[in-house]
Amino acid sequence: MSDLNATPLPVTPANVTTTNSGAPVASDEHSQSVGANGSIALTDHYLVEKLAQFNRERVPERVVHAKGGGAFGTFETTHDVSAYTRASLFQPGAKVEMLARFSSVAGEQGSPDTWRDPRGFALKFYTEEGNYDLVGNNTPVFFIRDGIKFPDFIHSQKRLPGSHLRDHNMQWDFWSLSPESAHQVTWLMGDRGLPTSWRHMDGFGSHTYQWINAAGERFWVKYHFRTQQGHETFTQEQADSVAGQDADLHIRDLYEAIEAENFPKWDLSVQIMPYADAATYRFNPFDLTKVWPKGDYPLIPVGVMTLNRNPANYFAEIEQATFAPSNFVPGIAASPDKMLQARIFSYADAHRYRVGTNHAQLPVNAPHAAEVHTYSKDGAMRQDFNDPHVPVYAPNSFGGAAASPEAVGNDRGWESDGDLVRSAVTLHAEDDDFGQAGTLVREVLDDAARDRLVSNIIGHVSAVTIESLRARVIQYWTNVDATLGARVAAGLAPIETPVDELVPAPVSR
Ligand code: HDE
Repeated sequence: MSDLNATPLPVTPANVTTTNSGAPVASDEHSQSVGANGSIALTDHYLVEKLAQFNRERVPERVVHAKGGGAFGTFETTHDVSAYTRASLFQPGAKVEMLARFSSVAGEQGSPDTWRDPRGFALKFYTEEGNYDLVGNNTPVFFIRDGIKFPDFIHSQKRLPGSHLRDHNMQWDFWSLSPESAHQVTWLMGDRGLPTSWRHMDGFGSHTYQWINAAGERFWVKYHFRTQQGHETFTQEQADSVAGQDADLHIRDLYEAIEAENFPKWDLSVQIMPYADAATYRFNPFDLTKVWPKGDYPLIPVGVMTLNRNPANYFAEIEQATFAPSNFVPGIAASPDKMLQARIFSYADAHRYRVGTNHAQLPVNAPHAAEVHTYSKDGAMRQDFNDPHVPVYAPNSFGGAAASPEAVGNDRGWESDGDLVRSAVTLHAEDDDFGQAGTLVREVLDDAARDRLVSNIIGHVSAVTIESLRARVIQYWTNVDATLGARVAAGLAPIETPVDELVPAPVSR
């Protein structure tokens, strides 16, 4: 038995390298070997630990939105929208901690921040009713309106299977065969596809969501985060030049702005549609390729988002951050938007695969202002668990947590009936695939922006080397706007070496 009164054993002095389990190590420079020049010894468990840990430093990158950066901050509700939602974070005067992650879409980790692309605008609000995630983009619409096409869409934007190269034939083949993409592609080919920084771009929830007020009344809502920094965009030439100089321009810009206490801010406003309007509105209000013109449903101010704290560790807090459209809080719910419904499955599934079963227990993903009373248990890397007296099942007779419809509030969703079908969504009076894109070109862009749009399209389509595809692309833009289509056609030089297939000529074996 050791003498409890003996002099306490020496503990490892501060700042001595240890193993992952805290034991001091003898050297960070020399492996243990038989004699100075002999074989290394497997007993050198620290050597083994260092090399094995190194092999496991990466988690799979996000299959889309791989390249990004983010920061923490606050959201403060400065106006009264309690008539539309009971969500605690949107009550007048509420102030919650939040996390934002901005990203590009198609580029892998390490790709330039300044490639032409939509930008992710993912927000996590740590509210007292649980974490609320709003996972949007810097554009109010999207390329498709049914999630079943999403893997195909992304495949067409990424890499050819044989050469592993990105390919404009593939991109334009998909877009021109999916006319619903026209509105988003017009945004993408315009100035908003090349923001100079994440601070100088807007953010959108994009989808239509449902808000429910304390009386259980339901409304449809769209979110608009308008930058207080003003819009700043690159021309294609500027973006091409910067991409070669600094692949991490946007990450650097946000990090340095916050370090300099130049905290970026965004004003949140919402468009509110009365529940009953949806049935007869001139556009299908749940079609993600459409906006609600502000003349129909004006912007209503809600509050201000401020980013004021950089991550202490990028990998732990940004790479492992998991944002999910399924993270709703009382007073906020989904809508008939098929894309939103597909995302409700996909994101949490991606997180379980990419980060792990218990990703929601990591500090960045765990609630910061609400307690967790869940019956989920075990699973790899579980760190948080109930007290032993709490039952592991419900219902139970031993005081375990019980579900509460009242706590969730009105959860009625919306009326829906009919046979199970596979079909396009129903069209409303003014629904078509090119109308809002044409309005964007003719009524929103000024002459200079239109000229840049034409130039960008010509630059991008010039890389299309399939005659029939190029003709289809010109028709695509003519459908958006006849003048635009004519300008694109006139600006395209003949294809030097036309091909008639997607893959380069097969290599002779
Ligand atoms: Fe995503 N999307 N998405 N997306 N998305 C992912 O989730 C998906 C869509 C967006 O910073 C993935 O964690 C499907 C629309 C952002 O961590 C994945 C569909 C919008 C981010 C996924 C869509 C987005 C993602 C990849 C069609 C804007 C980055 C890894 C139904 C409204 C979030 C991951 C972050 C990430 C699925 C379409 C925005 C694969 C199935 C529309 C900002 O789960």
